[in-house]
Amino acid sequence: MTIRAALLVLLSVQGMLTAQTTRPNIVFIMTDDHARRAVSAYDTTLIHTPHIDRIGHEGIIFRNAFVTNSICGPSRAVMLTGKYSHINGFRDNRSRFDGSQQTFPKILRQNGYYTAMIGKWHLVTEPTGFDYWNVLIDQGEYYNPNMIEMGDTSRHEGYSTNIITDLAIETLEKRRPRGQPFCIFVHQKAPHRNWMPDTAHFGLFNDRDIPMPASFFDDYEGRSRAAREQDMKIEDMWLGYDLKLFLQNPADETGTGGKKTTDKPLRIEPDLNRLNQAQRNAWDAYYRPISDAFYREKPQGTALSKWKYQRYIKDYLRCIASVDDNVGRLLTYLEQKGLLDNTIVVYTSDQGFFLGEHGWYDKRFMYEPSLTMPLLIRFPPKIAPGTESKALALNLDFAPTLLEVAGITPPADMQGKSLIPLFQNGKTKGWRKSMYYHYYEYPYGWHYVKKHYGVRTNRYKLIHFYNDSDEWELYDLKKDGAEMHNVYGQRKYRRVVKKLKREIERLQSEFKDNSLAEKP
Ligand code: SGN
Ligand code: CA
Repeated sequence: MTIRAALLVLLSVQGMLTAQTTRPNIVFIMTDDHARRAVSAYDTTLIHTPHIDRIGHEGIIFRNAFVTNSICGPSRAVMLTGKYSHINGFRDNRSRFDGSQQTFPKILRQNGYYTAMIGKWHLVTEPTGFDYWNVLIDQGEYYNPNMIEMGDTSRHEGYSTNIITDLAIETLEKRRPRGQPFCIFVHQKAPHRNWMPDTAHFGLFNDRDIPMPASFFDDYEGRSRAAREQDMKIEDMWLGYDLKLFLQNPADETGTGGKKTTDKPLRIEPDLNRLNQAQRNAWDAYYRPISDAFYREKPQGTALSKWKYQRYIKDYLRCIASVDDNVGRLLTYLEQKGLLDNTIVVYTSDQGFFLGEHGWYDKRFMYEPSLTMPLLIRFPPKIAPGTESKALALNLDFAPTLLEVAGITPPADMQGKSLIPLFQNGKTKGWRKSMYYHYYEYPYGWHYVKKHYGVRTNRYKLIHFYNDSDEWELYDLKKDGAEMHNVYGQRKYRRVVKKLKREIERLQSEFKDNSLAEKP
């Protein structure tokens, strides 16, 4: 080899190495059940979340981000594979994830990324495709959680949201090999039921009442049996487990807790046995007086419903306050290490959540509060501060987007689309004009929400509840954003319905959803 040829080889190797080290990093923060309304970048009524907002304000805020099947395990499986539930096999929380299938962290890893998964996993089988993983068991615990680190279980003293963030920072600081781009999943348990806040946040919102949604006392008139027969009313929450009363007698538990199909309440009180003495003292000092006042005053009727809503929403928001603090901690760490600007930071939730709309908590329904999720992305190389998008974005899109960010062409069998074309000004020609949804967990599991599928466009939403019912709902979101008026069957919407039914068929065939033809 001539000296010139040798030099050229050397230069090209060096070039490859530089390209290697400057490939962007990925920090994917996902919370559990974080409703869009509880992020102040979307709505300032409930809570101020400056750190989560920062990601969107210095990047892009997606105003129409949707989940394709609004429940935890399924949403996570879609996110990892870029494929709908009927393709990736994880349809409801009874499923087991087939970890041998293609996922985007696996592809990143094969292409030289260091991959790590910290926090809530909830896919039953062990994580695959990660250099390092340390995950909560099943739903995980808020206090002093047990976590499985690459097969070994240990208890971590402290509050889960802090611990998961500590472990993420520790992984970036100590475990990650330098000179290799990384992709880290930071998956919080919070703000999942049963909303046990950190002792540090008990004081929040004590001085004010949180506004109740206008639809709280909904009577479901004109809606399907599915809307009327669900078991997810705040009014039916467990007094002990959910609302933190110290029950004087287990028989005082009157709530169904989302399990009306079983005759006994399953959970009587929050898991206080895990708390250490200091945590327990703080817990009792905060919740005892609330409990005592309740038994003294014995609110009834509307006053009782309002009391339950305040108890629920305040604990829920306190869990988010802790998430927001910890997002701030993570951003500060990245900033201090000079990593922030070559890292794509994503903030999202595994689905939305009802915060009293229609009187409900939980998710599952294709209605807006559970269909939508917060989605904020910061990535200075490609996104200018203050960008917004109203395009229909899906959790199905995460896998192809993050592969493309890493310079990898997404495999053709992924069903989502890369969001990158939207990064510039929130719009791009030829973007999807409708999205397809399919929910399966019924009648087993929790909350009794009937199986359904449907389509949402910018303006309309058509839903079909099937299995042990056969009912349709149509919402004109431009006139009825709160989805109180089912206009299915009204003459003037006949053509809209016809078009949307054809669109459902088109989407079912495009995404190969043959599950409706299966025997029950
Ligand atoms: C738990 C909750 C349910 C919730 C499911 C699924 N009950 O079982 O209210 O719908 O999780 O949530 S609890 O008493 O155990 O808190 S998901 O986000 O994991 O899909
Ligand atoms: Ca969830």
